[in-house]
Amino acid sequence: MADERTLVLVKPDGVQRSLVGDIIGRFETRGLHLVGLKLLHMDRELAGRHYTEHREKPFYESLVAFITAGPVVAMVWEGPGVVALVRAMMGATDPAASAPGTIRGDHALTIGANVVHGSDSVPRAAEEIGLFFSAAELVDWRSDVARWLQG
Ligand code: IDP
Ligand code: MG
Repeated sequence: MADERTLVLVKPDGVQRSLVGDIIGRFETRGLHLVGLKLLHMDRELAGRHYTEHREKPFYESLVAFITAGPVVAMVWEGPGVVALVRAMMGATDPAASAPGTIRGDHALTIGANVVHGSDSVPRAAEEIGLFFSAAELVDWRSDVARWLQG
């Protein structure tokens, strides 16, 4: 499967509940490749661009208020089929329906505070990555572990 990139956010509830390490750890141990990482406090303008598809929804105002309520951790992960893989690891949007073992299924109870965001398609991932990261902030690197261990 071709390598893809996706944007993941640990939402303000995840940061404030000290779930950042757990969430990053799941992607690391799954074998995904980290290419971008930052802590930032989203303003209303960025929230509007990020959630543009939801502008007309009844929950839009509460969604923007929530995502701007405190800092988020933004990450770019790379790997084969990573867009769908991250969505599967996140669990269903409504934590009431999220399977145990998923991030939301293990850590969330309400749809408004569901801990994590992941892009929902490859083209949308490219757009979302561009909202949060400049090209220079995406780091091109490969593991040297095998060389260090095996000489
Ligand atoms: P996703 O985060 O799983 O991609 P989306 O449908 O894109 O789900 O919705 C974006 C976010 O908006 C959700 O993660 C959730 O926090 C919030 N949201 C979605 N539907 C509702 C709703 O019916 N009521 C309140 N909040 C919602
Ligand atoms: Mg979505």
